[in-house]
Amino acid sequence: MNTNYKFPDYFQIDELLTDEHKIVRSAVRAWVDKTVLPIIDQANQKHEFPKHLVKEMGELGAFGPYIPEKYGCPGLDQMSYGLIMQELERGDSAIRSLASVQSSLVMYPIYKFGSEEQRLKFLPKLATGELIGAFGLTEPNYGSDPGNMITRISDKGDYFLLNGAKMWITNAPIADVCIVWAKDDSGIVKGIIVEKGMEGFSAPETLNKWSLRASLTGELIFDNVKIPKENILPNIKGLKGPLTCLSSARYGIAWGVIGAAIDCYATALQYSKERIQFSKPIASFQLTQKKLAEMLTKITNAQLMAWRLGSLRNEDRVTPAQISMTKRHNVQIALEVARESRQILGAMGISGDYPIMRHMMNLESVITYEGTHDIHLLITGNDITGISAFG
Ligand code: TGC
Ligand code: FAD
Repeated sequence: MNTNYKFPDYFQIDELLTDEHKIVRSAVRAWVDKTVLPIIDQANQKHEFPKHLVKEMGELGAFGPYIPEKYGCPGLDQMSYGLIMQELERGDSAIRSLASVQSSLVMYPIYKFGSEEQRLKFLPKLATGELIGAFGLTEPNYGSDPGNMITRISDKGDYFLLNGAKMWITNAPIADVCIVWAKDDSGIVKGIIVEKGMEGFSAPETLNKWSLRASLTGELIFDNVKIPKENILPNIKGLKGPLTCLSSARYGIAWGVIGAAIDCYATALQYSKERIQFSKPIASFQLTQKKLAEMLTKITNAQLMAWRLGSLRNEDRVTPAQISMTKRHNVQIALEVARESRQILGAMGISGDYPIMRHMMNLESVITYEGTHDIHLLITGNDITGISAFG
């Protein structure tokens, strides 16, 4: 299957990309067309994670794309990372989620905060997809407010003991390596590498989701799990650790959701030119044109914000607040585009024969995870007033 539409680029943002960016984007675009689009509707309908895609994504360079080649990764820049996320989420948010978690929430903390031994042990296998990762921050009673987490790690001399639970964790049921955030005996947040098979560690699946149905979600339960001392990330302490990882993942989402929005908009544009009512294509009605024009304006805004964020990130000048603003804006516009596109398709808009309803349902998770819509608004509010409205 090939995507049979022209990708919107109203402000010629392609001219701002390098040849390498376009080559990376084309490769992922072609892979999504060939491998994801033919199976994703059924995976979603059946609530099944398409595990066979993992190794292929490794071969594609979708895991840790910006981590150096020394660790078996592609060593690309941040713009390429963003473009990869955009193309994957055009396929489905679940596929982008898998890559976001693996890259920014598992490989990135090992690369940035880990020892050289930890990097060499885990990064090459995570890059190929031989190992799958998960990131445990959210707890049953602490979602937006992770600073109050109750999961604890206690020093027992030769080892640590980990107790507590994490909830709503992407990839949990199949994860080989989990980056878990817990407080130590002094109440300081530490990052821990928890490995599948450790005694006292279980990861049951969370079922009955109406969103991200092609992604696996689960809990991480720790009942006196013995953690070897070499499994602590040595170079980070405090909430800044998980939040730094979240900045990287939120950046990827800011790009990713543009892919979902493009898929919805382009599908609706094409449909509106073909669907005849009152003896005319519905695209000829002013109300349809208003919807399409507003959708393209929103996508263009999102593209410009993501591109600028990418260049600031490449120069290491981006602020977490800029990322929050872009994640919030771009997810919001993607949801609006999905809802308007669904209307343009009428009854067909709810059919699995088109991707729109699937994207719309997925985006209801994306607007909540990695910081809710309102939390990102308050981060912007804090940044511009200097006054925190949390708590
Ligand atoms: P606060 O006092 O503001 O900050 C604590 C320390 O962290 C620093 N910091 C950041 N550093 C890097 N990047 C960021 N984005 C940062 N935000 C804050 C801050 O400078 C401070 O450093 P230091 O050195 O002074 O200690 O902390 P707070 O407790 O007031 O919390 C603030 C708040 C609400 C913004 C934060 O906790 C938050 O972002 N809450 C939302 C939680 C969240 O996003 N959870 C996501 C869980 S993971 C997930 O959803 C994965 S989905 C995966 C998928 O499938 O794609
Ligand atoms: P709550 O924090 O309880 O918030 C509920 C509502 O209250 C929200 O509207 C929120 O905006 C609002 N609210 C909270 N505090 C304030 C305030 N101070 N002011 C105003 N409004 C406020 N987490 C992980 O750690 N790892 C993962 O891999 C992961 N994957 C996920 C996958 C899926 C499919 C989903 C749905 C979630 C995932 N999460 C993951 C969890 C996600 O990060 C949390 O759901 C999110 O941070 C919000 O937490 P909560 O659901 O507990 O909502």
